[in-house]
Amino acid sequence: MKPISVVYMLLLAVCWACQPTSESASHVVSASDESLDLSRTHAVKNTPARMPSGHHEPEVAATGKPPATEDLLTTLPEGVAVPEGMVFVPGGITAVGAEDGLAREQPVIARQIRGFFMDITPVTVAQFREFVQATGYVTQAEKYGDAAVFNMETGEWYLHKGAYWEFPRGPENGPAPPDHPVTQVSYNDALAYCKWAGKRLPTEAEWEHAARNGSNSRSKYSWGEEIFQNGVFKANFWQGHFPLENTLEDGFEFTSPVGAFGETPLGLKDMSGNVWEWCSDWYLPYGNDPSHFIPKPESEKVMRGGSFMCDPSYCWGYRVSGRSGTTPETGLFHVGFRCVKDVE
Ligand SMILES: [Ca+2]
Repeated sequence: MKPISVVYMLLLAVCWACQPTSESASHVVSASDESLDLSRTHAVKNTPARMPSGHHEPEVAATGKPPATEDLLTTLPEGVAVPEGMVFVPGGITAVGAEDGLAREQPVIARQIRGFFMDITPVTVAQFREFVQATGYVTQAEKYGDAAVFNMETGEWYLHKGAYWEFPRGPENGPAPPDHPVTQVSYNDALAYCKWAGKRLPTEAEWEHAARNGSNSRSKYSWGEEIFQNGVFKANFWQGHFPLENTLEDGFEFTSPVGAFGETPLGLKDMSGNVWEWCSDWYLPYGNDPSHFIPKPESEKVMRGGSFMCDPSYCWGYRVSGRSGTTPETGLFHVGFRCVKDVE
């Protein structure tokens, strides 16, 4: 394969995280299937284990009887404290997806979600450093020796040698600020962090339920319909035309300090933009029963929330229903995570 073809295929593979919303979207999505032989999993010996795809919220049939609300923890039980840095997301029934959204956000299916705690912001570089120093953990990007970075000048993805969580765009571009979301962490790295912290990654339905304020709010964003309100940007995203023009009106070309944008009614921040966030589910079309899904090496994990790379003409991932996916060993410079915790 010619070098230019390799670059193009890699672009298609990892740019799934910023798919266009135009007619060309379906072309890009289907073309990305051809690029799966570039997936990281083909470079490692241990393919994903054949295991069930984990916890899933039950669907709520349209004609079914809703569950008893006390089972869903619609309020925080008396005497239970909210862990530091987290908020309580009340349980309830949320219609996941959007009737007017992209094909991958449909069909809309109601799910019942038990109340849980969620980190207010994505995990920061400083927090991840604490984990690494305590455990000696080595991320997958460090083991590979490179990680995916987007070249803003050429509009292409490439594997940047030496890029990892401390230097998301490589050592020559300086360290990641401690109060920014940690990036270049794979799904597996994120999982390891959450486990160390006594937490877990959110399911996709939990993430959307939280973004819909635990109340099935149907607005485009957690706070309403507009991302620019009263002269203020509510998220760190891409202004201009992706990928070659970024007017930086929100003040940030790459990541921004966590919590700087978009506080939601529940008190969560950065639920739109800044970095995509890993969820625990495999990235599957809605409407399929995931309980029997057997992951393949090219199977992807869900990411939510959009990033500083998204603009409305090409990617609208920072809407509450926006979703994307990447293989679980992949590190990207616009992907991070936050953890959740069960109410015991
Ligand atoms: Ca920005």
